[in-house]
Amino acid sequence: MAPSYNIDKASIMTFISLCTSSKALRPLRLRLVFLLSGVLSLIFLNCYDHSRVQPPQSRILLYEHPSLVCLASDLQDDILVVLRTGATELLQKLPIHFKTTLKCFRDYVIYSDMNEDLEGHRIHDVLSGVNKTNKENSPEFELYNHLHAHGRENLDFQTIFGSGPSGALGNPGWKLDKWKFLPAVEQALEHRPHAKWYVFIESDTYMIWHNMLEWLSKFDADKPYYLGKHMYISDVLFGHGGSGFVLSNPAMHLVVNHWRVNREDLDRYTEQEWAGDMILGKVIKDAGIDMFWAWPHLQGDSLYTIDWNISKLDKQAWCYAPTTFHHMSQDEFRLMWHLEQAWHRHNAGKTLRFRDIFKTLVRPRLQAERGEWDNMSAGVEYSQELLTGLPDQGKDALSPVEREAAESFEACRAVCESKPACIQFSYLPGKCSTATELRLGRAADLQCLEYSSAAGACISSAAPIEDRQNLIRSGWIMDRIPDYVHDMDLLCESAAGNDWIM
Ligand SMILES: *[C@@H]1O[C@H](CO)[C@@H](O)[C@H](O)[C@H]1NC(C)=O
Ligand SMILES: *[C@@H]1O[C@H](CO)[C@@H](O)[C@H](O)[C@H]1NC(C)=O
Ligand SMILES: CC(=O)N[C@H]1CO[C@H](CO)[C@@H](O)[C@@H]1O
Repeated sequence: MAPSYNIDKASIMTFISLCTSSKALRPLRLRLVFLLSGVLSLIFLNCYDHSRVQPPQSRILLYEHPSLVCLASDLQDDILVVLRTGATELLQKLPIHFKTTLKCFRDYVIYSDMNEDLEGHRIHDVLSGVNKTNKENSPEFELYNHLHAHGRENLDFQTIFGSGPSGALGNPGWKLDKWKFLPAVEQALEHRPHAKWYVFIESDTYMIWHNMLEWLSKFDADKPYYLGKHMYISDVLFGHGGSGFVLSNPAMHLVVNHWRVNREDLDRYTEQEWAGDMILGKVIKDAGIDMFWAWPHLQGDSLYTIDWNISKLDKQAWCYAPTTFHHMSQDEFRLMWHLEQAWHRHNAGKTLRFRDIFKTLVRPRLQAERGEWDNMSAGVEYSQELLTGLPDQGKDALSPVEREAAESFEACRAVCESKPACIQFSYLPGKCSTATELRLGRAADLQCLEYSSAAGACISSAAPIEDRQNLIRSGWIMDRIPDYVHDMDLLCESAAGNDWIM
């Protein structure tokens, strides 16, 4: 017998108390309307289809609005989400958060380099307490001082993004970002001293709230925890900032104490280093906490760029549930958000795993030919240029399909089809790229300048596209997709493949 909703008085009361304790700044009357329609949708769902709605009993679906589904959990009010951003990027990057994921987070705080309000959300200058000497002497604070004297005025594109393709690394916003990590930990703890968990994300991190709730509920929050996506700079292991990382309350205390005692040394260390997530990781380690290896729950790739057959640390992402994605563009935010909402409407309470995302969101978008699309095929490349450079011997060793691969989109597909492991390809006149990894890729007229969220942005190329024929086209070998999915699913047949890493 499938469990179903019990619309008794108790659960309606729980439901009402969940809604009324919401921190959302909405007029009371509106909230009541949402509340009423929420109760109605619950009753409606309950009466309508028992077999489809099968949440685990501990969960209640929270309908704040008929068009919004947020999954509730015992833990939801014990988490503070800390969103770190910067004044040079937030106008562009924050609004999508307000329209999507932030609607479900119960408590969050936004840290930046300047106090301001945006669309009714308070944004805090997390750097206000930094030592004056550093603010005056460290070159990174030029931007900060400019912002505080003149706001965003007179910051031109060059100032914001730096120049050249690797401009982001020279980006003043990104350089300043390293100073924010330790103060963010201290201020988050002051802001919410008794939260059980503090989840740190960036402006291009997409957090899957219900998966985060489910995952964190598996840990003992009374112990010091630092959950991170592993990364090394020289020999320092740390949790990568853009993938998001999580600290438990005891861990926050240990870090803040360590920071307060060693502040001058740590300021000097921050001056010398360049990555704030690494600086924090070192401090956490020195405070006595080892990082918990949280890949693939914490994810460094985005929806468009992830190789769906990615495995690390002997784990196959496909079988697990993501709690974050990184480098998420606004389009990807929208896609994921709509997927999450639809998923909960139809599979209430069911964990959304990588393979579910692939099947519901990626697979329907794969086509034999997709124009103006770069599928990031980065395997074997065939181009007229390479061919011309080959000695005769090399040319003779190629099959006719290989020799002709760069001549047309169809010839490029043919060479991919001739290799049993090839699953996708992309074509530009004169150049054919093939790949054995399956990626969704992104629209070809997007030009991305990014390294870390605080640095960059994905901007549409400003130049008009004169010749659409010259834009990259992509294709997938459609009749190989079913086998791909089948083989991937086989990997998850062991129980371990469906677990949470804890
Ligand atoms: C600020 O940094 C300077 C140089 O490291 C140090 O001498 C000074 O004591 C610091 N000020 C405070 C308030 O910590
Ligand atoms: C996934 O990758 C592994 C190697 O990393 C490969 O052996 C396997 O065939 C791939 N699976 C699919 C379905 O492509
Ligand atoms: C034909 C072509 O340009 N293919 C591209 C596919 O995507 C990868 C990664 O983005 C590029 O390196 C290839 O050049």
